[in-house]
Amino acid sequence: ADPLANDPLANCPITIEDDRTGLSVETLRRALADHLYYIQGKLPEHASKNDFYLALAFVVRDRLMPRWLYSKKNYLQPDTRIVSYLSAEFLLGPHLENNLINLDIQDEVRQAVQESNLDYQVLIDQEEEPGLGNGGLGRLAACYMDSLSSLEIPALGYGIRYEFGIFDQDIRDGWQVEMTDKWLQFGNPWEIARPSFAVTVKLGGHTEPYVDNQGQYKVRWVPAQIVKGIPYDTPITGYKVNTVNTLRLWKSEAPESFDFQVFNVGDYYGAVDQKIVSENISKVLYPNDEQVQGKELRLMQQFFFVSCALQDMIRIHLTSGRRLNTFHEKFAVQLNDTHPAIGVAELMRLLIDEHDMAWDTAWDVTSRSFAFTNHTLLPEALEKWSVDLFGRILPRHLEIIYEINRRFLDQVRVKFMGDEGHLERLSLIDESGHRSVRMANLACVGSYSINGVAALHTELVKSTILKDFYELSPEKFNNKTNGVTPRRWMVQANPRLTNLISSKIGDNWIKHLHELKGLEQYADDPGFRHEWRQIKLSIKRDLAEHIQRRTGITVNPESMFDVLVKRIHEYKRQHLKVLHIITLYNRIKANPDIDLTPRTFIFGGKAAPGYAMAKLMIKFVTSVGDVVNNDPDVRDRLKVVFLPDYNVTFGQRVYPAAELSEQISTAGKEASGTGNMKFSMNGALTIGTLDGANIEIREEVGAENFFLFGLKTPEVQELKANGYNPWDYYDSNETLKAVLDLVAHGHFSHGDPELFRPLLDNLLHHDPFVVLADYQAYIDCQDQVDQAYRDQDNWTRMSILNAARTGKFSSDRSISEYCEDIWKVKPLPVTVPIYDQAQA
Ligand code: T68
Repeated sequence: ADPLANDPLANCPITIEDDRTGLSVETLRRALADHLYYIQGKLPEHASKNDFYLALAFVVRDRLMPRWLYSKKNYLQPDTRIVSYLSAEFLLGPHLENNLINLDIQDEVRQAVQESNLDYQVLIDQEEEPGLGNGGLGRLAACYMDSLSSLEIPALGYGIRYEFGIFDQDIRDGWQVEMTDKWLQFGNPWEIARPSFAVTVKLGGHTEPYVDNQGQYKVRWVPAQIVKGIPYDTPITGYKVNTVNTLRLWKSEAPESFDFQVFNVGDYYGAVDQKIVSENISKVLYPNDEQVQGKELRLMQQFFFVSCALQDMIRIHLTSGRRLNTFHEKFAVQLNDTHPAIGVAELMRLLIDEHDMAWDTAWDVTSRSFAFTNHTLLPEALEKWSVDLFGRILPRHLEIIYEINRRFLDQVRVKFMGDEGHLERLSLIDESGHRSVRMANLACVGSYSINGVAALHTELVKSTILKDFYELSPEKFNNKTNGVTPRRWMVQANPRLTNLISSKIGDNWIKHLHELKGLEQYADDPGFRHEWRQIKLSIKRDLAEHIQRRTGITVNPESMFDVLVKRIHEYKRQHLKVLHIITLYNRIKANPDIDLTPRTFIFGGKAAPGYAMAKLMIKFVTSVGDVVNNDPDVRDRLKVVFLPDYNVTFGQRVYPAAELSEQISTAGKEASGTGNMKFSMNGALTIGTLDGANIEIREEVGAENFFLFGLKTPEVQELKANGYNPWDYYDSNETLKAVLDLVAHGHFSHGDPELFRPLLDNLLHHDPFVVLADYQAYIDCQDQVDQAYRDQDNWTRMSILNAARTGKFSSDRSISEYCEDIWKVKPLPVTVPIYDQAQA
């Protein structure tokens, strides 16, 4: 029985002025001391910064606990519909300050900390961020969890509790060096293990038919191995509401009784090997974005967390007193890309093999439960598993997938009579060459909704990678343009701008971002512009100081802060930005007295450890930086900074300080982008291509407040179809030629012509992302940016208008659309008895 079925607080009332819930400064101060003493077991004079941080985190956790418990209780009400967000990644970022903001206790806590003679910022900075994601996809999941709670939607996030998240990046001699992310080493106060809800997950082995005691023909999966999944819960607070949803992350362990006693009698070392395999499943996040490796352990990870999640949902459903044939009424299960797509086959298996449901009923339930979000158009990111490997790990699922496919293709045959091409492309099995399972096809067949993440992206999904599915079931397809949470990306990251905005239009905008529109009326107000500019400058000064500390590079806070932060990838074209920098450098060398707008170029981002070209692109940035930053002719008018270890925490520093946001991907390649939204909200102007959500940002902020350049998607397609030859651009453009020749001659590599040869060869002979074709347009557009920056008054005006018009890009808007169009779920406010009594 679930203990939450009974009111845990019924017979032990907690009062507001209790040490665990009270909010007076005095109570908070006492609670901090109490936690340090009794939980950390430290006297103040022996406590480390981390001890104080942990004590404070527990003080805050106590204060969200009643809301969390009653939110959980809500899940179990028979008619509560729950959003279940399945994602291999949740890139949360630090919790402490976010929770202070959401609980609206920042001022009280700040004061209590001060009165305890501690430094608030030092404690906040102590938190090690949980980097359980690669980039946009993982961060989107985190923003969506925030909005689900803030909108009071009952929701569960399910994922993996990686022991090591995305690697820490160091830069040595200009190259990326990866280090293990030991985020758990000093303890994680935000998680609670729930071993009583552990589940078991099977792997490997074979299947066999049998007849059950009702005389039914069934299939039994005899696994080679069993692992245990232990859930760890993290509270996800909503902004100024009682809802605190749960992020449930699974850790894999060896079930000792199984390995040691039943299967491996006498084989002690064999059993230890199995234990290691089991524990390895949740050991480390795969650091590849937009690229698949096809590793066995990755498939195990995907299956592991999805199986744990579905078993957990089934338990919740049955506990809430309902039958399994209504599972789809209880849960709306969102697949965050294809990483959890195995869930379609696993839910079928659980219903049929373990809960005796008939195939047709099980398929009806399954295909009404799942909805699928696609995040990429890059062919190398489409997940496929060789049938051999798949069958070795998941023999029963392979059979189920074959059967889903057989029935599906029968329907396809009726629709596209005699058209073998359609059948081949729609099949869940790729039969060309080495046979493989296509996870996107499985996700499409098993889902009632398929969405892209920006308007252009959804159109391209329909017309390219999922074209056949679109023709088959157009009604399943819809767009949900991404969004980001204004709580973290404005209130938390940019308190100064937040206060200025709220002083003019009140603070409703934090929940209703469209209300930022109210700022438009101040865009021409000289006083307001002045304040706006002063805030930007003060934030730039702070960042300059940070840059100095981290890299030793001195930058001028009065120069334009031109920022490119995101994962390093050829399609994102960080090298195009470097070509611009070298172009400016050449202008200075040709004419040292040239009048040019001083700029600080700030780069940040991690490269996948196995992606040699991306790593070389980092070296390219740092090497060009070394030369430009130290050339006396430059006279500090240009500075190039690569900030190591770009992560959520650093993002919170850099977005507010940016003046120019670089969104320069090849048109048609960036599904949406979300950094672009964070910049714009914080008043940066964008220079960008017509790609992903840039298009929608430009529509919202106005073409006159956006620097557009470059080929459009159909132009890129056409160029490539007609045999793109990058060499022609090199040959016919003197400036471009000078830039590339300088690199080729080793000017940025101490005379070594070999260092950047792979990069140059690629650009000159292949250039898959049409860098050279967009070069001149980019340079011309940057020259316009330079001119615009000289008119600070007008620049500030454009900056204000950008922020004022980004209402659409709140993740609250995205999540409301998911709720309405896909999940069919409504807010369910949470009542917390002790707070209600207090209000009464
Ligand atoms: C990103 N995708 C898109 N993938 O690139 C970006 N991939 O345009 C979009 O805004 C964002 O998703 C949110 O929709 C990713 O971040 C990955 O990180 C990834 C990770 C593993 C495997 C494949």
